[in-house]
Amino acid sequence: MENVTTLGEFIIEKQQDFPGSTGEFSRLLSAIRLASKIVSQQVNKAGLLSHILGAVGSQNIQGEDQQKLDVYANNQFIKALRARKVVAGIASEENDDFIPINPDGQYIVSMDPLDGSSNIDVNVSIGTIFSIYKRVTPKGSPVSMEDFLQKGTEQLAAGYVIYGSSTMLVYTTGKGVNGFTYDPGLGVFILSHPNLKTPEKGKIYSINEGNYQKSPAGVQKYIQYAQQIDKESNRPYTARYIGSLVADFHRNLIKGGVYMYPSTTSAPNGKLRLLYECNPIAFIIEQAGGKASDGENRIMEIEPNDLHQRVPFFVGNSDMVEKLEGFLREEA
Ligand code: P6P
Repeated sequence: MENVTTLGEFIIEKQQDFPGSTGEFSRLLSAIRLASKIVSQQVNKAGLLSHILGAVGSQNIQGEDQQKLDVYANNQFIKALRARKVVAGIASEENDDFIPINPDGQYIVSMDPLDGSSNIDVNVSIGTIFSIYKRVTPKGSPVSMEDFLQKGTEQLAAGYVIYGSSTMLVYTTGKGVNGFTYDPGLGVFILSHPNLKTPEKGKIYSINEGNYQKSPAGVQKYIQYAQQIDKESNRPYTARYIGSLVADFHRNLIKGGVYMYPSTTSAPNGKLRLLYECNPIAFIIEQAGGKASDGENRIMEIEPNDLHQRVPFFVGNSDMVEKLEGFLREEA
């Protein structure tokens, strides 16, 4: 296979960018790589498992208890990260409190192990989202909340795995965004989208329009703007909304667009979580040339105050996000 770079080779190559590095960070990324492969295999059998081999709560063909896939994914990522001994603690969408792992570890991971899992039964793409920080408390001490409540600007790395028509792992360490497509036959992720940049102009807007009446006036104004006929500015835009953040974001990253989950009258702080959904996605879009805001502030500048804190989330092409921020300011 000429000119093929596997994720493993890429991780080692990039480690050389950090002279004197101990390889611990590379081992952390490799743990995520391993867990992604394991989860991908199970997700791709999901339909089979739930409809033929026993749904949740029953025994599967191996006689094992059939776990909900998001619990299964959570366990696989925790197991893989724990085995590498480089992680001090993990915060997960599946766990109310953070999980202390190894006091001698120097990294912490915040993750949504299987976002959009309600879409599994209808075969819609879902994803894992992760964010990696250096701990701020001394190595050797037990990990504490302040290690997790760091601003998004402190992220060392962030990424997502999308389990779709193919499984892809897309991540950044602050030196651009790279996408790897999984070849299940070979069991390797192959570099398929080097140095990913989101297109300058986008014409896709993604929002649950069922929330239109419950959304802020500035968001309503943006939706009307997107639907106006104006050839010069390439409008009307195209509405695309899958209801699975990783799938909606990944499509917009590649094709150009804006994803919106605003505050609504029923969800005053929005729905998406700052630590393990918005910050990692924000890191990626900024590295790919776009923008992520809560409608007013840069997502990665928000000072977290809770592991599961929700924020309004607008992410995508800079000019589309800025247009939306303008409407929100006008209508505030
Ligand atoms: P709604 C999935 O539950 C999720 O967290 C994201 O993946 C997705 O973008 C959003 O919620 C969908 O929410 O309210 O439109 O169904």
